[in-house]
Amino acid sequence: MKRILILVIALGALSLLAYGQSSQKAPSTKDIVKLEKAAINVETAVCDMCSATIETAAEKTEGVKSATVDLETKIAAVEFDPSRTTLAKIEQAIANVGYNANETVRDAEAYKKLDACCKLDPKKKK
Ligand SMILES: [Cu+2]
Repeated sequence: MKRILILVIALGALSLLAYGQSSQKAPSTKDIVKLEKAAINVETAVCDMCSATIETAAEKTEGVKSATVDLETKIAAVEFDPSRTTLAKIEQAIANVGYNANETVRDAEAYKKLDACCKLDPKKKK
């Protein structure tokens, strides 16, 4: 009885091991373009217009597949092809249209040109 139990446990461990290996197999042709996901802090975004401006700027950057701003969390979720662009380039594209992106500081001239509603910077109120 004890031997059967040991056998069952051994088999279970083996199948777990096999499962672990199969889930790590080489990428298929579908995954040739491996997109990377990143969350960019866009703390100075305040309204839907800000979101649209940021999303457009990010998506216009070569290699960026999508960009979605969440105003609640002030996070821009971006999906990009790391072989064609970098997170720094996307941050710069956002900064160029007037918004801070992570540690990249917004372009002052672009910020001045933003609509009044987009300048309700929560950091400035305090
Ligand atoms: Cu705005």
